[in-house]
Amino acid sequence: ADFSGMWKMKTSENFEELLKALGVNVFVRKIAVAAASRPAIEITQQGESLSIQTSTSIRTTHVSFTVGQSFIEDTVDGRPCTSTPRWETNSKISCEQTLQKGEGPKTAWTREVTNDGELILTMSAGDVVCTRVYQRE
Ligand code: R12
Repeated sequence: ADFSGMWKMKTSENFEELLKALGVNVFVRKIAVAAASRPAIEITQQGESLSIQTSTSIRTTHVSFTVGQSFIEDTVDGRPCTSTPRWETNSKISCEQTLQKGEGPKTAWTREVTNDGELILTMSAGDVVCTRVYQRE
């Protein structure tokens, strides 16, 4: 599947609940939720290798990885973790995260390009799943 492009968010569900499950305090949470409501996502892809830049007014993250190879990133609340991305289908990447130190709920994300050309991101913490849908700009 082709994940590359500039993406803008169409819908988001449960983002604040996700941060709450991660123990983010209400003050930071409200600021993060507001900032994350207008993200700019830029993805470049070459074969199995993806580069994803996620920009908001308060934080920009950049990850590069090859599906099938573990890499280091930060959880959405900013804690370093080891991530292991794999193909769940040929259009969906599923990635489990393991915190480098400390304790917390089990986290993971998936990214999928649908037949109608949307990008669906899920982020989970324990039982809480946040779903965000993007369209190409
Ligand atoms: C915390 C600090 C910050 C944030 C949190 C805890 C903010 C996180 C943001 C995440 C955005 C994610 C997006 C994901 C996507 C935009 C703004 C939560 C700055 O302690 O759509 O792919 C310091």
